[in-house]
Amino acid sequence: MAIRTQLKLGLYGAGLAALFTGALFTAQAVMPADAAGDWAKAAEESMMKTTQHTAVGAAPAAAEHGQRGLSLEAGGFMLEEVTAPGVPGEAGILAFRIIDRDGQPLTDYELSHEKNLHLIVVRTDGTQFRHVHPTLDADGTWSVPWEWADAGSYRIFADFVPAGTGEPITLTRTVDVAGEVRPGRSAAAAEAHVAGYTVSVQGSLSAGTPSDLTFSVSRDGEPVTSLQPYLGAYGHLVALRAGDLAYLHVHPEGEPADGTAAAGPAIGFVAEAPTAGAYLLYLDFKVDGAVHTATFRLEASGAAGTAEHARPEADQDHGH
Ligand SMILES: [Cu+2]
Repeated sequence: MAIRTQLKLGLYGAGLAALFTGALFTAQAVMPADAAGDWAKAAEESMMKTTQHTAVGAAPAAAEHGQRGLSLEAGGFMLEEVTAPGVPGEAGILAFRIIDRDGQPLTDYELSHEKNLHLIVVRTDGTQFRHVHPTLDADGTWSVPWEWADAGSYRIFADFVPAGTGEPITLTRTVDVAGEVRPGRSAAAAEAHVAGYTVSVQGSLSAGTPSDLTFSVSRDGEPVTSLQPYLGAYGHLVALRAGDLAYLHVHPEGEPADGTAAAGPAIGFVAEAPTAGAYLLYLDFKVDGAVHTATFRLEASGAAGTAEHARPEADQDHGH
């Protein structure tokens, strides 16, 4: 049995204190390009107010309970309208821009986990998860070939670090795909089956407390010890809070080259759930040149000391 690698990695929890309030444009689904100037002005005014509040000692609201991935604007940047095919089965392009307060497209990014931007797409019921890396044009447009498998309402997450800031930002928008929708509900599951692999997760989530999560990969009952590096690690975990899909993006701290992280079967994370309730976990791992995604649903218990620690629910859906 390989040494269990203990990888310390905080979910980027409450951090990212946006300078101005995150609620500014949450309700606005579509914003014409020529409104960018107004947006910039409003953002500036909002920031001034926030600064004034800060000056008298009050923390900005967004810093108190700010979660990533719930707004189309944060940290001075905004995710513009996303264009994509409107119906399932139609091959096309998914594209968008990130703009700054002046309405100028952001073209300079910092590498984070080997990429300039990570795009996560998931239907609001937690199904249809995809994680891809679009291409950036000279004019600041990100694009990737795209085809929807199913109708429904989707959340788009753009996860990136603007050059020179070192501050990860996650912006989100909703995209609707026409057609008959049959919402799924991912079953509570601490074990997933994908492409012949079985992946189980040990550990429990507890609100407000860092929790160890260890994923173990096996095939035909044998531990898999040939995991390949993917995005600079042996596993890539995306965690979303069920209900609002607040975005918690995590990676192991250990790297394949650091001499301590083993190539399986265990992949460790430390995760901190902001609240009690259900979380959707998506673990990307790479074996034999192919990336697979294992999906889990775990319950986080309430604040430490007030409730028993949640365990993964016992009933499992082996059918997905
Ligand atoms: Cu990525």
